[in-house]
Amino acid sequence: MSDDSTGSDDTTGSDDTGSTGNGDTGGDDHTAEIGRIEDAARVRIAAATTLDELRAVESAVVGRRSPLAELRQRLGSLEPDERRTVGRVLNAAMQALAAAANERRAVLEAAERTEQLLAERMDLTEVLPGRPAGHLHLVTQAIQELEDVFVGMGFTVAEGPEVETDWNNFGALNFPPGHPARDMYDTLYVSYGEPGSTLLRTHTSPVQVRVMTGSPPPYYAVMPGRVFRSDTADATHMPVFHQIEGLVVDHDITFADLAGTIDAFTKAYFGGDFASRLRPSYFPFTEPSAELDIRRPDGTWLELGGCGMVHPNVLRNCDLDPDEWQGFAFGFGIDRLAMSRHGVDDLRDLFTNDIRFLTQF
Ligand code: 2NL
Repeated sequence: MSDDSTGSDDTTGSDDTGSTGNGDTGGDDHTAEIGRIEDAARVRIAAATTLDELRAVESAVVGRRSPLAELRQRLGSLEPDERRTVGRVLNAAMQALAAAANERRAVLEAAERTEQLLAERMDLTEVLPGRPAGHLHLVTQAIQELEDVFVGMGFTVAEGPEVETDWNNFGALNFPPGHPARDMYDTLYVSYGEPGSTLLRTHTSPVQVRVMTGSPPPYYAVMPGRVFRSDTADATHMPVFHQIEGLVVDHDITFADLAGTIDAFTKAYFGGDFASRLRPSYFPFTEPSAELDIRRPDGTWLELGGCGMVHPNVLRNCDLDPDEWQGFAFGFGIDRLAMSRHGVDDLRDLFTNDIRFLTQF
């Protein structure tokens, strides 16, 4: 409390008014006193270095038991004129001090926040000792490497939705309704529209249908992506896996262009000591069709996928005239490719996301 100072000043003030009867003189005294108190308070506010300190100072200089508040309580004993004058000065001083405290608080809050941010800062780009840096998943790496090779050969990359129509996934690709070839695909249907009309794409071929119906030929495009089949997971099957398909449609495209493209890809992606071979096969959307294998340097063969000349019905379904345009298509599994490349023997390891597995690649 400030009884010592205000008490004596108050006494002086009372004496002044009492002795002279002149309210102005007492008002001047009080005004000067308020000025002194305000100046001292400003110094204390400016000297506060923490928010806690500022809170204490604020309570001491403008709080209910502050010298100015106590002075206000004694206003009642002054002459009405003097009371008005001193009251105005007093209120102005209180307001000015409250404003000064608010300004100081803003400065201290900003400083404390900066300090906190600096203290809690984490450099997420830093590789901590003993911890691995993050990297792309094995399958993503394979997709990007495949895209690089095909882009280098003049292909573009096309993408499409994972939820497809029955027409884009089967109908346009020369699978008539009820055709037994549909049974080769354990299709997952989506409850949307007519039953059986909407599905999770079983291959990336619907993207090729979208390419062929989206703009006029020629097309030189590859379509990587996620595909779905109702399969129980084991070492060689997953209900979700990845494919890349390629499509070429132009004038005068022959089976020799297909074989040459596959062999050029094999050597560019795997290396000059790998070779490719085509074996007769069947797909509804190609005629003739072939299985596609690659020979590793140790002489062993890896079944990669399939390919063939685009079936005339598929071209017609996409409003292309088979007498004017010919093409070939191919498709293979990306997961199997990544597994063979890195010596992974269980497909499930690619999708379990066990950090001990993933950090090896
Ligand atoms: C495989 C075999 C293949 C195609 C995919 C295709 C697409 C259209 C027209 C003609 Cl729109 N063909 N794609 C052709 C032959 C084989 O994939 O084993 N994939 C994993």
